[in-house]
Amino acid sequence: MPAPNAAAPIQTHCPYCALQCGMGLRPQPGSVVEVVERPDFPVNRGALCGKGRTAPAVLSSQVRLTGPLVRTHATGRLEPATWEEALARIAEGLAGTRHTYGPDAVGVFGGGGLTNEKAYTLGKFARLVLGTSQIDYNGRFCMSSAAAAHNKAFGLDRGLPFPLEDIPRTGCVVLVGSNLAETMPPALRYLTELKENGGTLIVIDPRRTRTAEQADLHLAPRPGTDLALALGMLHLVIAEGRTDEEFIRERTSGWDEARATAMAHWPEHVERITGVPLPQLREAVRMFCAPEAAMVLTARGPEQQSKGTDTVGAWINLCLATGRAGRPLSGYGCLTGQGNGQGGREHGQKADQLPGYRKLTDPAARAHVAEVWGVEPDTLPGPGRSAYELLDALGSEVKALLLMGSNPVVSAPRAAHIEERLRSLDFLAVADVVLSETAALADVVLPVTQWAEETGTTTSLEGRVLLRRQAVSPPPGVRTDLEVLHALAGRLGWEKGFPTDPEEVFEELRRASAGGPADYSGITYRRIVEENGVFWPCPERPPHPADGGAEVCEDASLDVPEDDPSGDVHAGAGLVSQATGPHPGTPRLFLDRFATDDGRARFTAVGHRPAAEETDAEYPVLLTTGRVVAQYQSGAQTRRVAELNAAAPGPFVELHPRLADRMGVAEGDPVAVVSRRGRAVAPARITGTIRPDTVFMPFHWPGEGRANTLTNPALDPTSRMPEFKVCAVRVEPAKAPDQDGDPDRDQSRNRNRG
Ligand SMILES: Nc1nc2c(c(=O)[nH]1)N[C@H]1C(S)=C(S)[C@@H](COP(=O)(O)OP(=O)(O)OC[C@H]3O[C@@H](n4cnc5c(=O)[nH]c(N)nc54)[C@H](O)[C@@H]3O)O[C@H]1N2
Ligand SMILES: Nc1nc2c(c(=O)[nH]1)N[C@H]1C(S)=C(S)[C@@H](COP(=O)(O)OP(=O)(O)OC[C@H]3O[C@@H](n4cnc5c(=O)[nH]c(N)nc54)[C@H](O)[C@@H]3O)O[C@H]1N2
Ligand code: SF4
Ligand SMILES: [Mo]
Repeated sequence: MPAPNAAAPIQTHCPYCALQCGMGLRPQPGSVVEVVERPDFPVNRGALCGKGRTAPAVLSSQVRLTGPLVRTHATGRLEPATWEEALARIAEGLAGTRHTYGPDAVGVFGGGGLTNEKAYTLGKFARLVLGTSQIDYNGRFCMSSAAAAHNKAFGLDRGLPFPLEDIPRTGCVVLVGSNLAETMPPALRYLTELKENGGTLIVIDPRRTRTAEQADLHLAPRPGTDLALALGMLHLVIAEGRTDEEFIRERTSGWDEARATAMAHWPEHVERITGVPLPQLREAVRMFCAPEAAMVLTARGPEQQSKGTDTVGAWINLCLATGRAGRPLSGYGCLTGQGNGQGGREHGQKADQLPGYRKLTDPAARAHVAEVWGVEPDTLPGPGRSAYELLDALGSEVKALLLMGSNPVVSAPRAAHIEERLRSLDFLAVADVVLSETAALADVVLPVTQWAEETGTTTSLEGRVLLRRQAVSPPPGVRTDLEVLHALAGRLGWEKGFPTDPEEVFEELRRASAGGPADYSGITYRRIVEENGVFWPCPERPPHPADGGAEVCEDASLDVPEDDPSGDVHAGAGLVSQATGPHPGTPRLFLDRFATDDGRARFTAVGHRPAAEETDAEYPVLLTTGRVVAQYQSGAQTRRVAELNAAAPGPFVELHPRLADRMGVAEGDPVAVVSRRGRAVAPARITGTIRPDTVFMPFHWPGEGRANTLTNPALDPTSRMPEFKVCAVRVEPAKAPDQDGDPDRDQSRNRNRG
């Protein structure tokens, strides 16, 4: 007999990373939901990692915010308040600052985890209601270097120009600085299938990660030297006559300069810079060039560097020189990170951008968006500061901040300084689902709904627009981000223009994006559901032969029979005629032409340069940072889930046995890592899988083990991405906690760490 709750689950997606795994949610009594598999969604076919599986734990009122908090003058502490009081205080804080210091003294900080509707509304709120140019978001810390390189080379930035389902069918994948096995576990299947099909996998990572263990070839360069590595490979490609001259001639520009810079990077020199032995470099070139098709995929390893844009450019050069771009089963792609890392960078919460991935400095773009918003183009402010520069300006030029969807106290580089900047603000308002370390500093904290309690779209790392659907009612004291922005806009004189219904916002976003690079105008909630997601660009008009480059995805929901001369697309249950029906969406980009003015991909002439900070006698070791499978980002959400904490209870310093020996440190001993920014302490995790000249720390925790106390905010000149992946440190044994004279306390702390 079926259980009473055996109703069909609500089909939705995970709240966390950019893979946006499909999952079913089955409501249970008491606003709780059970996660069930959703095998029909092609990307993960039912598989979930532990974070996705346990996501409902954060819905519990035990760990989340259930009512607004306002810092009282009397106690100086955050105390429960009504929504009326909280909203009035924010309106007063933002309007007062604007009145005294001007609109650019008010800042807004968003997040790549926000749905498209929220990101769009936040950008509109900043530019119209606050009139400020000072808005940016945490995606600047994530994929901005790859985005900049994409735009330069291809004239368009979509993380992956092809669906994941293409990966198993190519000949070789070079995975640069991605630890997919821990950061997107269900996606590992694509690499396993690649190998089963006879393809090869090269992983480039200073650590032999779980992902690197799957590789046919693992190169372990010194952190911060990927640019030299890519140039060395291109040098060998040229020297060994492996370039694709026809492709270079027909479909690219700028080769002569790029060729010359690569030729200046001798492989022997590259070996010295990177520490990767020359025979391995040669083997990598052979593996990459042998098959007919190949791909390069980068993630945060090579991107989170002060030369991330050039580094990605160098990998793109390698693809272009060998004809491995803009062709079936070949190309360069970036694995976007956050749940809406892709959509979050398209609809206007970025400092230089308007919806549809339009440029804020482009008069035509301003005119188009201003018309949708019903304002004069002149009223739209210009570009503002990038994320780190905005945070760094808090308390000086920027006096008040509204923050939604980020926890910079843990995740920003040089975090102690940023924490101090946040404290120096005249006014800070934070909307969050939990009392994050950043929310704890706020003057007003607003409790907002979470993924299972609201509806909205996200755009996955494939560029596939997806619908997350509400499955349960939120607790009574909690509102959606859209309701928050609507209420604040109303109080600041904008009764209209900030709807609370996500579909109404999406309909406006469609119009605002129409004709822009990221064109969503042909996408509707209904199509997303019927077609298991729609790939942008998807203009609202019948497709035309000139749409070349758009090829239809071959998953179950978007199936084009190869011999079907009508070109009909089987979309979901219905049959949509390509000749007359809606645009099918664009799973594969650039097959006929690149999105540049002349249709050619552009080489960039880049040369190696060292990291912003190199080792010296005082700071002789390199620190790199990243993730572990069981925690997500600043940990604000996942540190509140018992099962995940049991699996990953606290920070650690990963170091090589030789370095540990030299320091006289044993497994689990507290180790101090000291950089020019500060000092962090965490237990040693000794392993031969890391380079002896490098230590690694995950960045998910606040407090004394906070990795970002150490990191270097040196910015990439183009993308303004900070150098999270390399800085110089000194490592030394720290005083053991039990020498503090309070063994009980320390033991209980150790127990908490599992
Ligand atoms: N479990 C978990 N999954 C996540 C997230 C999370 O926080 N936790 N966050 C999501 C988000 S927003 C993102 S951006 C993605 C990130 O996904 P990834 O990029 O896969 O994650 P990271 O661990 O930051 O970095 C990947 C690898 O880069 C290596 N690396 C360090 N320095 C260098 C270098 O100089 N060169 C090269 N080639 N490699 C280097 C590190 O050793 C690490 O193994 O993950 C998403 N998924
Ligand atoms: N050292 C080091 N630092 C890094 C990185 C690294 O590799 N090394 N990686 C960087 C990268 S790639 C990223 S993406 C950043 C991420 O770092 P953060 O920007 O801090 O990201 P999260 O921890 O996901 O923070 C999201 C916050 O918003 C809340 N939240 C979640 N959903 C919503 C919502 O819908 N509305 C609202 N209002 N709030 C919500 C969460 O509870 C959480 O407090 O960290 C960067 N920092
Ligand atoms: S891989 Fe990413 S999207 Fe999939 S379940 Fe895990 S966190 Fe969620
Ligand atoms: Mo990210």
